[in-house]
Amino acid sequence: MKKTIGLIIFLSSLLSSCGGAVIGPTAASGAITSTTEAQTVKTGFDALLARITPANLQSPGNIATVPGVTTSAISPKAASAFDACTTITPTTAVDADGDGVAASKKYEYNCIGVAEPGHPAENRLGTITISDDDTVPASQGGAYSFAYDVQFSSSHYQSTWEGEFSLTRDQGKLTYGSRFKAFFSESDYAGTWESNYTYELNPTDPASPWDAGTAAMSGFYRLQASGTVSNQHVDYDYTWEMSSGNLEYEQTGTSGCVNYYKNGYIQFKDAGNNLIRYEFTCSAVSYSLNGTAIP
Ligand SMILES: [Ca+2]
Repeated sequence: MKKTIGLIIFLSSLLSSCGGAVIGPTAASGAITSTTEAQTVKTGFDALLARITPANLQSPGNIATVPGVTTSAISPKAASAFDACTTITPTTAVDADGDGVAASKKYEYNCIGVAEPGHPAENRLGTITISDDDTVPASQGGAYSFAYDVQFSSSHYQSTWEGEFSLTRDQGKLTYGSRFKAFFSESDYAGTWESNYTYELNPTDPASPWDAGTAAMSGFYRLQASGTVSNQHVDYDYTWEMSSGNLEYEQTGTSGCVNYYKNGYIQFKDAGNNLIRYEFTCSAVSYSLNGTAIP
């Protein structure tokens, strides 16, 4: 079961993403009934929030998570057993702003029964498309987007990823948007992760947007699972409304409160008005469920 847990965390962490079409929940649904359930879903929130930090968004390479996929303009293809069944367009990357991120890159998979060394044979079909706004380097808040329409399967599991995430820039303000849906199933477990949210950064210094500023998060995040995890039966389907208040970030500076949010909160509310809240004070974070502290 350790492998399943790892995949769950891996896939849920992907949902740090997406901005586009029709995928993604638009309302809260479901309601937890216990602190145990709150702690289960909080694991998914932890993975999400760890991923969409200003430090991670700075580099699109922190977002692309499919083995063998890279945003790099310098090494356009990571060696993989899937190379022979993968078409990358264009074959020679363009990088006008010199930030190392290819201006565009499309991976098309037509892979049946391919095995990396030490791994079972896998099927991989579909496309992943990456693009970089080559007018502003990533270090200064350049924009980028990822689009997924890809299916993975083997004799023991199947998974689909659909949707987009993007970072856009309007004057100094940066907006990260995520509309994404991932599904995973194996013999005794199935889960869905779905996102539809925006995450805005208003930098103190637009020339160094990742260093410090204010942030705001809003939207929806769905966690669904049924089956067996760590010998425990699970069966839930919740969509949480995400919001934040007074959020300030500082990655570099002299306040002594660097490396995380130094002020404010992020919270998740289900359709029963149960509230899981992350409260940030200097470099520390505390958690509560309906106003009562939880680990
Ligand atoms: Ca570039």
